[in-house]
Amino acid sequence: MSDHETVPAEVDHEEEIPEDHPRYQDLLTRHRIEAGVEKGITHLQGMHAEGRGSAFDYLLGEETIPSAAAAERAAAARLLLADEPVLSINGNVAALVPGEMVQLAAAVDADLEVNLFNRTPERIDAIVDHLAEHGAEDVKGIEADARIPNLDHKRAKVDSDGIYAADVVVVPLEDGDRAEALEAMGKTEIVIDLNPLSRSPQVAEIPIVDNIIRAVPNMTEHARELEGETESTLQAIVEEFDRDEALEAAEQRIRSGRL
Ligand code: PTJ
Repeated sequence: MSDHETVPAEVDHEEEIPEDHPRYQDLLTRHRIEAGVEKGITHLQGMHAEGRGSAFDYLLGEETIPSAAAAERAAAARLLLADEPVLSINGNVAALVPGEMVQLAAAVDADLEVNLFNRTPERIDAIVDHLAEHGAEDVKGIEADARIPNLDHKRAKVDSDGIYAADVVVVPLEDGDRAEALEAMGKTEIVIDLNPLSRSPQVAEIPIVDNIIRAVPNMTEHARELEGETESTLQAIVEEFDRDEALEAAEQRIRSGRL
């Protein structure tokens, strides 16, 4: 038996997870979600969401499939073209990729907004503090002085100069109702979700079926590489991307279970 199979059940720091473990990324993700729950950032339901995501990722081969790579490039181009892009942060996103979201926001000149399914002032504050620890200077979502129409009170809360006014919104690991309500407001949505059949990627202009842990750094890399390209080049990259084909490719990959 190799050392890998004896990862301690209780991992206090992610450095304790051996990087050469065949399920390293999954163990890391699990640990970050647990740490997020302990820190008051991630809701307990976030663990269930993580479990679902992990199962899909296993079937995808725990890698960025070609259609997801194309979606990540198109998403970067779309964000660079946007007038007022906003990256939405929930408890899972904050636990999994806090620094990476700050870097993406800087690369595409977007705002970060905390937007929770299970909203409490304590969790909002904990997430804002956590993002600040990872380099965020200004985080929206505290004021919540506007409402997304046709959603129940708590889940509809957004900032009037944030998601409410945004033309392009990145909504990772999003609940389907809210994704539909944002679409009805005319927002261009970029959704990151490992389940291609979920309603959120189904309504997105750019669905990214990939683990957020891989998707966000990939998007940042594309944005840095595409920075300075002309509007027409960026537009062409967005137009070349076929959302239906990408969703179909992800579903096929999951169903074929080619590991
Ligand atoms: O922090 P809150 O209160 O806003 O709550 C956040 C959760 C995620 C708990 C809430 O939005 C929720 O319950 O979401 P769902 O309906 O479980 O949907 C989450 C989706 O994210 C599912 O389709 C999962 O497959 C997917 N998912 C989970 N982990 C990942 C993921 N997608 C990409 N990367 C992941 N690591």
